[in-house]
Amino acid sequence: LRTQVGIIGAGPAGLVLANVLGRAGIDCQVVERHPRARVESRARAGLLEERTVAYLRAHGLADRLLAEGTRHGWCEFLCQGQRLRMDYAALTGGARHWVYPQQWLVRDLIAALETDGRLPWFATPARAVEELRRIRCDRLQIDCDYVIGCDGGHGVSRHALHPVLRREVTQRYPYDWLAVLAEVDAPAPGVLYALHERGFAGMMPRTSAISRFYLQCAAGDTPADWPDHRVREELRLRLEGGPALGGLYERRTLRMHSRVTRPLQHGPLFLAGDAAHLLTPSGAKGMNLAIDDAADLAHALLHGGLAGYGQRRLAALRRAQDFSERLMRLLHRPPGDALEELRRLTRPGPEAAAFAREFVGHVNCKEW
Ligand code: RFL
Repeated sequence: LRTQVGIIGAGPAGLVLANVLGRAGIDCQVVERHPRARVESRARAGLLEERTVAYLRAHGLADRLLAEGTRHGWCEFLCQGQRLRMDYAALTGGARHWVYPQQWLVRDLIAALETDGRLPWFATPARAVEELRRIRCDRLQIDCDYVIGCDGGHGVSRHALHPVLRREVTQRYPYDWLAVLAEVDAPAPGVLYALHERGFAGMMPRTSAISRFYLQCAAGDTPADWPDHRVREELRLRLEGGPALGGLYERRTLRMHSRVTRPLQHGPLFLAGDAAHLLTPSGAKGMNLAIDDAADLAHALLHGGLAGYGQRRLAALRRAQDFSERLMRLLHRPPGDALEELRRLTRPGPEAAAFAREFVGHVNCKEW
């Protein structure tokens, strides 16, 4: 098979890119390791920044998101019995997050490709990228003008960068997070970050009936270390009560690390999304950055500027990474030490406004 743009991976990055390029008349082929049903049911992120949604909307990819998503403009820190609210919508002149589960967006993006008759090749893992422009799968080989590696944190594309060239900067935190979805009787009204002597706990909105919960745990813990009763008890203690919880789902431990691979481009091969950079989920940046990367690449492929892709994305990445790391450090400090900083961040003023802008992605980035 021959194509102009071969995309590895049908996550947010690959699917946005395939939709935008396809609609602009560029021939794309997407290969995806997993079957469609699996990809459409993987619950991961859920917070979209406003400019991400504006981009999707401008390309006709946000109809359901706009109809069914909800908007959130504040988050709360719970620390030593005090609830400190950061009203980031007020601090930024109205910028809010859209809450829409990642798997719903993925489903919408696949449906849009299906409507256009350009479904990805599902259950077709790429085994290697050869000579930077050929995607080799078991029963398929695709020769491409460009190969875009959107294959997430465990894909093959970054290994196609020559080892002499490839630089990976990784950071491992001394703890992990247990992530779980839980049925709730009322939707989470906003993001809640709880700092507690027993460790951090977080609650993030997802749907009207389900919220995402995080618990700091020991590095290397596995879900088996966290049976139902332990999860419920720790959430109750660290969230100082917290919401009434129904069933728990999708329990997994997330290794708290970050990784940036460079270069992001080499000849006709480009990396985008988690394939290029993994961040911790603390700042809810991963899905937004992935779509931003795709937007930049689509623009450059259509209008020029490919040579500057890596530099542009690394600048955006550095910003998201700085924010995520600052937040990670703050969330894992002993509550007594963190209280003063939390007060400053939640008291209207320049420091709170700067933090709010970074959180909600209301920054002076290029508008696509
Ligand atoms: P994705 O979404 O990982 O998509 C990559 C796709 O590539 C496929 N793939 C291959 N296909 C063909 N051949 C191969 N050899 C392949 N290898 C892999 C995979 O099956 C997959 O379909 O990357 P993308 O598009 O860059 O999007 C990035 C986001 O998914 C990611 O940043 C976020 O979901 C990260 N993340 C979270 N971010 C948040 O902001 N808040 C969260 O609460 C949050 N929770 C999460 C997360 C990531 C998780 N994973 C990946 C461990 C929870 C989890 C469990």
